[in-house]
Amino acid sequence: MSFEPTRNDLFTFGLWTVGNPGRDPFGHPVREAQDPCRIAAKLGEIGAYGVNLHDEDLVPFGSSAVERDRIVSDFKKAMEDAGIVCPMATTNLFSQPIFKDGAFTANDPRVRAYAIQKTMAAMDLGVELGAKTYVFWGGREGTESDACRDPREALKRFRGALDFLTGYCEDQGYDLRFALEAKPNEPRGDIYLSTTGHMLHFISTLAKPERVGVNPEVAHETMAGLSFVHGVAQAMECGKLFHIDLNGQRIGRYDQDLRFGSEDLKQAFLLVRLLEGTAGGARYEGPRHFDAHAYRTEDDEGVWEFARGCMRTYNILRERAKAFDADPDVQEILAMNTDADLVDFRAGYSKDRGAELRAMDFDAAAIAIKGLRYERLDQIMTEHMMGVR
Ligand code: DIG
Ligand code: MN
Ligand code: MN
Repeated sequence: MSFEPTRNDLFTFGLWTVGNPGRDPFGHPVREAQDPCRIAAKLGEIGAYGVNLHDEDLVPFGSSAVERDRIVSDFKKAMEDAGIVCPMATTNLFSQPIFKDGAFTANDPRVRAYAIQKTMAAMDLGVELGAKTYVFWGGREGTESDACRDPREALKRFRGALDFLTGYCEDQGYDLRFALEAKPNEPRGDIYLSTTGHMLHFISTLAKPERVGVNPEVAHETMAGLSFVHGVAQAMECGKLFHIDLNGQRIGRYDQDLRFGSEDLKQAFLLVRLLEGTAGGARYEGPRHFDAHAYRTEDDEGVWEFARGCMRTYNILRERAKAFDADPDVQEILAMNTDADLVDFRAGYSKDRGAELRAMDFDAAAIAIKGLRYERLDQIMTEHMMGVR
């Protein structure tokens, strides 16, 4: 069986991921900066479907309009030659010093206005490149000292920016869906809207919630000590999984953005099982974006080994998940634990259903002694993951 990626796998990488020069808070870059057109060509070579970008990943900050147009024209040709597309774009609202106190939520109204203006221009760029999803990661939207502003005011500012920008997209006729990406901290001491769950509620308070979903990232939910699979499942269940950032992460660490599957392989397996719908649920149909980068130890060849590894691991786990859910022993155990409700609670309360339920007798002790065989189930899953079933 081949695990080689094809365009149909919808694997994407950001310019900032495979283009990461290996800088970290304690060290200088270890790799040369890469030309975006070369990245596009290499991604096409290794079987990726697309390339994502922040505005400044492609068009250096402060470029003139003429330079911007030339860069964009060259990049569009590079994508075309490589046979790849640009499914997602986003704005860098976190690198420039002006955003040191946030962008949309900053206390200085000039900063807030500038951030929205910069995002409008970045949206124009994304649409010109064919993007259909626009990600908002509020890396600087947070605090070190919460004496600086009422968090409720920060939420109002963030909401105002998003509502203004959905209005801009509608006015421009842009076919863009917004995907909000949560992170609990780093680079700020605390970042507002810290998990996907926070984002899902926040979306319900927006003027155009139907245009807005989430972009959960493995590392970010893991940093918060949460189950990434549960967060993604909740987003899928309410139709809000508009994009996803895949990578590897160990709990209790800074945002490592490691190769997909390189740390918690069991959670990676369960995530791929969920996304691919091998257990029978709805499948995620969007891009599989690896928001990750190679170890700082790697040279250029190591970077592309990293990228191949992300895609190959995903494809191997997809085949393992298919085999697991096709395993008769698994199906037998799941079948004994998936009976329908005794009363149709999902139809809501009615006097009849209430009376029906109140008339039931339950032998709690007899029910409690039932063995569920989850040890056997999990062992079988582990053996599928280890490739011995
Ligand atoms: C970090 O996890 C963020 C930024 O890299 C970017 O804004 C977003 C896009 O996936 N992820
Ligand atoms: Mn991250
Ligand atoms: Mn991300």
